[in-house]
Amino acid sequence: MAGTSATHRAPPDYDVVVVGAGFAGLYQLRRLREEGLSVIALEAGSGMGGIWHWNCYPGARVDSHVPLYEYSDEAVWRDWYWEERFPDWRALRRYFEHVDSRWDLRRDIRFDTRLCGAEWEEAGRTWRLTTNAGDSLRARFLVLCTGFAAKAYVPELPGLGDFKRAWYHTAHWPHEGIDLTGLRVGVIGTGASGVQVVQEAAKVAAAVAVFQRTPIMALAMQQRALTRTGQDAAKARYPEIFRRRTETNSGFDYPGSGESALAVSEAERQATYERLWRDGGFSFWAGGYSDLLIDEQSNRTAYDFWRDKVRARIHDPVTAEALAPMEPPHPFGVKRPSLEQTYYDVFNQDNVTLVELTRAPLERITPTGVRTSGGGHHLDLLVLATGFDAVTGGLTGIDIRGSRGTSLGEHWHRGVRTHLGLASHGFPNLVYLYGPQSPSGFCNGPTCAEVQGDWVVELISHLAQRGMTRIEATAEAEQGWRDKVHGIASMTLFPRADSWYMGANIPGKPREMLNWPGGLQQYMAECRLVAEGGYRGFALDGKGV
Ligand code: N01
Repeated sequence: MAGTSATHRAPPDYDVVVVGAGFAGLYQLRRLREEGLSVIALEAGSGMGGIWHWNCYPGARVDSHVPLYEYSDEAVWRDWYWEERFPDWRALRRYFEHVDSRWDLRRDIRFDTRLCGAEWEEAGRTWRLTTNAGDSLRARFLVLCTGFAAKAYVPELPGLGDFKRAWYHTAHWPHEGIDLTGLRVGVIGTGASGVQVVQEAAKVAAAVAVFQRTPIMALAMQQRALTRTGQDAAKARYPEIFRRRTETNSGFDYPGSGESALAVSEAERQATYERLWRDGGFSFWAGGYSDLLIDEQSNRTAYDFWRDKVRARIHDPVTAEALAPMEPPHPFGVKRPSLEQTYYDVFNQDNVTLVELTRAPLERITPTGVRTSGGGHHLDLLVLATGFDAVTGGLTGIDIRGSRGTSLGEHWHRGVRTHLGLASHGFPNLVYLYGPQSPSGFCNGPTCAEVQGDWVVELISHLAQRGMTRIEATAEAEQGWRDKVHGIASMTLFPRADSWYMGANIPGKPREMLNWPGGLQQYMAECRLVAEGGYRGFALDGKGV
């Protein structure tokens, strides 16, 4: 077996280095420490919270409701109270401070420290890690918890470098904030981030130009204020709520009807859709008929309901057609819907303009604004809500060199290869959470951080207890998992849209399903089978590689 720098045999500095201090990373740090392992976490940001540390653009708030969007540990939830069902980034940052006060995490986190390189040393069976802070450390195991949205995507927009006013990608928003009052704001991109910025800017900006390529199918958030008394009353049910979220397909609490949308009468279907709509959040997407994402006809009934709800709120018929076309641009829900509060209403305001880039393509960013084939838009601030090199970008952005000297980016050059969405052949003692071919994009974050996280903790403890120092996914297991992911995806409607789920939002990226599309239940069953079979598909202690 070829190691790259195979000479270092000294004991590692740490049993485990965790990268990232968001939901997944903090959970790993706490649990692995409890197992008696020496652990440190590296975090590129100056604070905890992962995506909620970086995402502080105007209006940023989570699309998953509480208490499902939090840890299940009673020591954390017992005396924690939210003010809203869908908290904003400030509340989420406070929540992570609270988590720290209960789990005492900070002492083992190096902030402002980005992992730049990782090289496998075969002789010592360790990873040698280098950071932007100039650290060099060695670890037995490397656990990457960089999240699915760690690498912002800034498209090549002609003239962007000449723009004389301020521009920001939503994920790199200045932490001191920007007062949008009286500004002429342009927003490129209408995904979840764009929707939230537009809603907020429309309240105070002099003018908001929304540059839309594909209309988003945004759902009613149905935000609600939460009281302390109400939460105290609900806390008796929290253990049950947290248990049940691990028994659903998406890590939420949507039971799902288990039947086809086509198996019921029109009246019954409409009543169901109305109920899901009133529930708000992702109910309409994840809590409805079982064939929504696999049967085109069934899917169309949901699209038509959504379309009519939205169009009823927009006064101008041309704008209504642009935002919610009579014919769907792609099936409903195969691109991630976002949640909105006033998004469709703001287009009735005089200060908000929709620019359809499919009709008037963007020609150039000029020093003072954006020029499309339909004319110019003078701007004081340009917001790029253009998304992420999602799922893989955060991992391939690190120069990780495995046992054959190749990088993870090279290994995935022609498509992602993983075993269980957790590990790759040629990269021993390395696991990634919330990563490609795992439930990630289809699962509530904290649920995934805990259930997938527990499996990883058990794996590392299993090896440590037996004095085993090496584990590596086999090439056969990778191929098997890849076939499974793609096989399931091909039975769904997901390949029908150019989404980040399919890697199709980034020019040149292989177009393939990047998330496990078989549901959390099936995923955990697969993981259990592997563990019960003595970690099938993994070579332990160098045997069988
Ligand atoms: O990014 P996106 P996002 N010219 O990729 C457009 C999570 N999240 O940051 O659809 C013009 O969804 C692109 O157009 P098109 C959540 O999981 C969660 O909004 O490709 N437009 C699209 O409209 C979410 O799904 C929360 O045609 C260009 C937009 O930019 C994920 O992060 C909040 C373009 C990108 O949308 C990503 O969401 C925020 C170009 N060259 C994010 N390139 C909450 O929980 C791209 N676009 C609330």
